[in-house]
Amino acid sequence: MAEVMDNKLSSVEAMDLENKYGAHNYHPLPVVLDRGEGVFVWDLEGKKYYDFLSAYSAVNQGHCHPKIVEAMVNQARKLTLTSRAFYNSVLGPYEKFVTEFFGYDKVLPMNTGAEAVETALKLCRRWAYDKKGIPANQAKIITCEGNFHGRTTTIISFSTDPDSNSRFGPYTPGFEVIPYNDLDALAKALEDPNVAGFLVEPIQGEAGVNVPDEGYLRGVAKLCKEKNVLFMADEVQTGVARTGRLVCIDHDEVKADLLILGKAMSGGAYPVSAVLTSHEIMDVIKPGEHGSTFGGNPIAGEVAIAALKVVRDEKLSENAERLGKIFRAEMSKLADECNLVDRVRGKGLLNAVLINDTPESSTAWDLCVAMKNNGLLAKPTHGNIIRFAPPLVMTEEQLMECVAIIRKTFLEF
Ligand code: IF1
Repeated sequence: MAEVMDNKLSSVEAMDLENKYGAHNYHPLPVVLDRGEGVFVWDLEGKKYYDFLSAYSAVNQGHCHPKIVEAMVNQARKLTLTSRAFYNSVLGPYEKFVTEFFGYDKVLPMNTGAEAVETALKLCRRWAYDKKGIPANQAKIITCEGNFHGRTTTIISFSTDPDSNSRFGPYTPGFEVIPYNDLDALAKALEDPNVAGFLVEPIQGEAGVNVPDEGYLRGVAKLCKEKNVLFMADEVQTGVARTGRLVCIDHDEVKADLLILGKAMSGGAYPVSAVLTSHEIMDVIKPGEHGSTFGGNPIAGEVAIAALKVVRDEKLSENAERLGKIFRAEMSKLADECNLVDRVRGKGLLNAVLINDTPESSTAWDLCVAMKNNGLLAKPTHGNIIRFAPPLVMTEEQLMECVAIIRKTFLEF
């Protein structure tokens, strides 16, 4: 049994411990991360890597950003958790900061992305009964094929991915799935007077960075407004500067009725999520009707303020927009030289390369292992698609070094 206490673990020992004592609910790339700083992570043997996953877009501000860590440590030494049974000295200032930062009236603070999505679903249903006048228990919420919104039993009830929802029934009723990026399908679905809301990712992350047509989200906002249906944008993965705008729907210059945020709200330092909306919609929840032990805790507030200030002060949206264009241009060049690469798609620094092989093949995985050996960490999503999403603090020089690693790996493969 490896000495877990004092001396350093080896990567093999660490992997063995996870396999022996932990649920096998993931299939991680065979690398054991021990330290992170900015765009870099190191394994237990001290090997350095570029991180091109950013913890699924939670570490947009770079690993262990000093300003975020300092905010967390300072607050942790002072007051970590009060519950909402009492006020605390951080929550009000945080709520003011975050509502003004994103341009909404009110915020309901939660912890994980799934909790924020669940909160939005409850707000939407409650609004349907109390404001829209939909008959009790008849509220319907429209979602899209290929969606990923989290892992709770209600959320997987409307997943179209068998890995996410098979053999977890019975499922929560009241959801209808339509094709993504299809305004005619949405218009048809909205003919039902009992529709309360439409939940959509501005870019479908897990589905393989599925970017909808230009103007799709403008069409969504228009249809929802016409039919008095709540437009709920899940920006847990696409939000906080990842796609080259503060939130991805900014590309279409629309506002959502409910904006759902998580992940990089904290820069990956702490679980922080939220739902932002209007006075009218948020007022449907009265005291004691929704909550969370850790939701709105003082550490979360200070961490999120620091993390969002980094996004603003270090101009991460602009950097993501600029470097994303360079990355996609370089990957398109690679597609011309290398038949392994079908094409690249994405916005800002949320990109994916489609590999010229079947989803069942191990090619994407094998390429990721080869890139790992060459010092760059990325992971396939859905078989033959490799997601490339580095921290948004990356410099152009670092990006070009990563492009060289990717090219070298693909051309040698
Ligand atoms: C896993 C990927 C998956 C999300 C969107 C809500 C949530 C997520 C758009 C829930 C979470 C994570 C979950 C993690 C892997 C990753 C992911 F798309 F980012 F790659 F799974 F699809 N909305 N996405 O992307 O947020 O409760 O996790 O904080 O579950 O394997 P959470």
